[in-house]
Amino acid sequence: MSSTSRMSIASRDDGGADAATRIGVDELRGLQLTRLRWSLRYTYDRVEHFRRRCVEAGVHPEDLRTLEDLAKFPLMTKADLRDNYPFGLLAVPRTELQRVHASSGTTGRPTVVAYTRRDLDTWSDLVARSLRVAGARPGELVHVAFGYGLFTGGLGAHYGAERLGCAVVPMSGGQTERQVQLIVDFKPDVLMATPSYALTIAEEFARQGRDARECSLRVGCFGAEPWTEPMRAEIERAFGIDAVDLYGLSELMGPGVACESVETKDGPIVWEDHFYPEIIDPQTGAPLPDGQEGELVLTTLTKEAMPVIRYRTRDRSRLLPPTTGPMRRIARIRARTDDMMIVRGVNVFPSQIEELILKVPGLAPHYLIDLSRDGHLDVMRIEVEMACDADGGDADRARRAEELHHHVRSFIGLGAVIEVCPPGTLERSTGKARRVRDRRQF
Ligand code: DLL
Repeated sequence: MSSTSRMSIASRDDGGADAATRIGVDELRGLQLTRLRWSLRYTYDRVEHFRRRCVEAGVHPEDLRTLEDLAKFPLMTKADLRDNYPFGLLAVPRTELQRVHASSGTTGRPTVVAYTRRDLDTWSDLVARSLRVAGARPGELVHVAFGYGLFTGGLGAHYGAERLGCAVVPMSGGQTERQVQLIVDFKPDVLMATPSYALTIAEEFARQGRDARECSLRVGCFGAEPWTEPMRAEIERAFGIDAVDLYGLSELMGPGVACESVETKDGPIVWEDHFYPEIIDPQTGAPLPDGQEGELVLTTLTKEAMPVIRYRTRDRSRLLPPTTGPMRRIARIRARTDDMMIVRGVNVFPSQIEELILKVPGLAPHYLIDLSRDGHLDVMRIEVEMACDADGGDADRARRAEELHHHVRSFIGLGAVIEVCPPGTLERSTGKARRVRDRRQF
């Protein structure tokens, strides 16, 4: 892209995106209602699965008269995405797609997300808006240490930063020594990473005998995994920066669904002109009033390729009143309502690990996933039993551990410590099996 066209996109965003965050609450509700009607009608007409679910529930897009009427429509989960893998929920022909990303599903099938040209444009605008409220400015240099590839973090951050009019260092995750070198040499203003990786980078500064507080960074935009106020304080102290919380999920778009303002640091602002938020009781599915904790449910208002209506994020949060502009905030996400773990920024389900264990002959589906921290980095250790009838010699156990390690690395993208134990050694549960021991301190 030429520098002139980048300039023109940046200046368009300066007007457009920020103007949306300055409208009044009534105007916002009106816009949401118009867009919600469009999104329901559009999805109903184009996605057979949604139409069928509406018919089963006895609702029709015409039934939406107020925003509250959305609660009549069926909820959607990751299972709907899995059952329609890979492209069953597309609302446009494949030829209109411009990009496909994927994240972990609950089983071997990944969750697929697709974008049209306009979806990518909206995504860039919203990440640009997020960076702006986080304190970044056009002309600055943004070091992106989110992973590039199928994960939405790297490319989502990348195009958003460019859209704001920034230059990007597309470093991706890993190679921590090199991260430090490039931060020292290139002098970026903004760092985008998972919070745990930001702390690992800070540790690497110290290991090299450098003071991270003396580096050029001014602002950090962190997300993709849960983190806490003490962690924010630690990152801010380590780098001498402002650290803000960036939220998002692939099923909706990727990073940039919500982002905290550097002025207030009081929870990510949901970009409500593109995503309609609700909180439900995770047990009953009933909508809960603002302020009450439950499960965050999101509906896309403008997405073309794969609109999602009432998507259960499984993230526990509360809707908080706006503090800057008309849009509501979500409380920091600390927990989920399902068993998904986030390990080094990668989503992992116990069911995925179980599937991989069963791929290795001689291993039994008796296992425990132990999560701990080495410094600031997550460590995943899988203890798994040999099957009763398998040869239990040392060499044999080592071979099976190696095989499972290989599967976990290639299917999930993580290194894990594997311990293969003799049959009957792991604790048996009398009720629901306990598959995960999480010893990380959040
Ligand atoms: O993690 C998208 C993203 C990339 C967000 C970079 C922010 C920055 P997924 O891999 O689909 O997408 O994982 C989504 O990660 O449902 C939450 O459970 C968790 N998560 C994301 N952001 C935050 C955050 C990306 N700021 C899942 N705080 C979500 C806590 C977060 N959890």
